[in-house]
Amino acid sequence: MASATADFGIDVFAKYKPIALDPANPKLSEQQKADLLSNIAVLRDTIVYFTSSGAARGVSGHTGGPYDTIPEVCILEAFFLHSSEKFIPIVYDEAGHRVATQYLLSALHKHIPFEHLLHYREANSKLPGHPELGLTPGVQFSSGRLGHLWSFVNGVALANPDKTLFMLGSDGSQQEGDDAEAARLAVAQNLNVKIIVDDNDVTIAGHPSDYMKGYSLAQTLKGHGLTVFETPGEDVDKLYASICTAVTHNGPAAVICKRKMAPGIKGLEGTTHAHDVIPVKIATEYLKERGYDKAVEKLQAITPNSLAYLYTGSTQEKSANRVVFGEAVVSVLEGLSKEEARDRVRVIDSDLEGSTGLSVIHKQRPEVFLSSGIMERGNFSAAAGFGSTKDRQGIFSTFSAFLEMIISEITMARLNLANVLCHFSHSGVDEMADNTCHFGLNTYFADNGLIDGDTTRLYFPADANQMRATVAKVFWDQGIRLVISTRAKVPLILKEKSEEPFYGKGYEFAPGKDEFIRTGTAGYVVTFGEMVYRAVDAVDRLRSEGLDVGLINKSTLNVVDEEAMRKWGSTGFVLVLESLNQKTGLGSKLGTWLLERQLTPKYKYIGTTKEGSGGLGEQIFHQGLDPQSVIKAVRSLQ
Ligand SMILES: Cc1ncc(C[n+]2csc(CCOP(=O)(O)OP(=O)(O)O)c2C)c(N)n1
Repeated sequence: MASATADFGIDVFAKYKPIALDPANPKLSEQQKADLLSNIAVLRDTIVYFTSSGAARGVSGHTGGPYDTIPEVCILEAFFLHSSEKFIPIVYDEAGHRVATQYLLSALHKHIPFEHLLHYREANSKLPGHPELGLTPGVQFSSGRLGHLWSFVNGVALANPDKTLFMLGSDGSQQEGDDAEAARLAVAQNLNVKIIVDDNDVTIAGHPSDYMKGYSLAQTLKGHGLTVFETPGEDVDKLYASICTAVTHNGPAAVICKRKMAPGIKGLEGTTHAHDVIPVKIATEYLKERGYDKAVEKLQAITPNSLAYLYTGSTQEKSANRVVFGEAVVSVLEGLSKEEARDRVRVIDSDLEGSTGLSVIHKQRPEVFLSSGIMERGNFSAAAGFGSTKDRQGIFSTFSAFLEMIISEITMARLNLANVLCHFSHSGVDEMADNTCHFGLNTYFADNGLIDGDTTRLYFPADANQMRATVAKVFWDQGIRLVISTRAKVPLILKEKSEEPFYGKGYEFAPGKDEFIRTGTAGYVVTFGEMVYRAVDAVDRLRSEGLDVGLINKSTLNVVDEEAMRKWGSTGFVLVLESLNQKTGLGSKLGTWLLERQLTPKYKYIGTTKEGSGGLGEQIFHQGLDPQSVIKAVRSLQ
């Protein structure tokens, strides 16, 4: 009878041999070694195959990390088969972007069909960019924010003192301060936690050996008191022996696997590109070379999904505001000599320069740029310290999701009167295939200063022109300023019934001012950021249907514009539209601001309310924040 994977493209069930290995015996027999190597090969091929479907579909993803750690995963699977009673049989992984490993295990353990893996990261497939407990059958934990998981695993170990636990680690995740805290707890409590770290010297923006000179993972973990084994990750005899010795050691231990990233994948091995999803072309060559013609055929048949919604009131062309931020900083710096710029400005990156738009500053003004590790708290505070005199500015940037990590640092920076210009990209949910753990929802958490004299400002420009004007205007202001952008591109906002940009020539950004994108008498939609162009489409359609509804761009999120509010708040209704957390966003505050002023329009607010659907633009529709939903919400207020 044909196996259940006969048609998948790689007949995994025919090739993979469930083998049992006893960690008490650190030496592999010839047969065991051959079986292990064969399992490693077929699972690595499978990772290449199904992650490349993410590239083919245009939803990106990660290949190199999960590919790297397959030898460790195969060994752990063999231990679990041999003596499951001794272990918590979960392959915890602190590097959540290596989620392909969890989906592969889920298929291997028959929770999902292998065929389904070819929907990796597709909207509504339940295979999002990071593991989410309760969403994907077979997935046993949530992960994705680097640095959080080791401490959690320590807690599971405390609850299961008679079991041994494993966590796959990465040289990126280990840079987070939480890992140091977790190491100390594991050592002090002598927890039977075994950390197996893929030390491939690659993160997103570079090689730790380049940007963090002097840092040694092994020395660090030894310094915390862990027993550490260093091993070449691609020598299966040595890797196996090291993991066995770590398991039989009483107490916490780390195995550091040295390898080049994506070993054996031509064109990717050892490069930072291997961190991301494998391009279809390279995957095709790889699979062809291994004789997987059917897999190649299936891969070639995958095309990107398109969401062809035609927006009115904005341009067809879109720009990436997260990139425009970096360009706008470069423009401000044009007025400064190299020496003055270096003296007055310091940009501290947290391994995301390509994603958060800082690369252009790195390239054009290297004298102000500092490449640092995945250490948001430390990097933010260093930026604050640099900007702690009146004429200096620290610049900090990361994804909006990780703003939650630095709330207390923001408080302390404020108390030290620091000047930090922060760029939080990847706000909200738009095009966030990385899904729920990467949603940037709680931006208002940063607005936690005391009203008396607080200069903290949250700015969320609606388009590229407004982004440029905002950075130019607020760059040298004092205090903490957040400039926010999305992963998705945004079009230019147009004036009503015109092809002229709303934020065109001569526009100057006025902090704290609400902008009337459309004026109306019946009621108003109040919004900001990437929701403005969607709201324009909805409002213009409502206006063409005879409803005189207006639209406000509240690009300064945390300041009441008294004059403007009196105008739009005196109409019949107000709908707040945002992709921030509906519980903590603008809508949760604006009602109070209105009531305080005895303004009582009919009121409704819609924001992000649900865990993600995976995929790209689908996320907006999934949350009910698309123009059609906005129209419905407005109609409900009439
Ligand atoms: C707290 C946090 N900061 C930043 C990121 C974004 N991020 C995802 S993976 C990654 C680099 C990871 O490097 P590593 O863990 O060594 O993985 P590898 O490149 O080997 O796959 C970064 C910065 C994140 N997920 N969590």
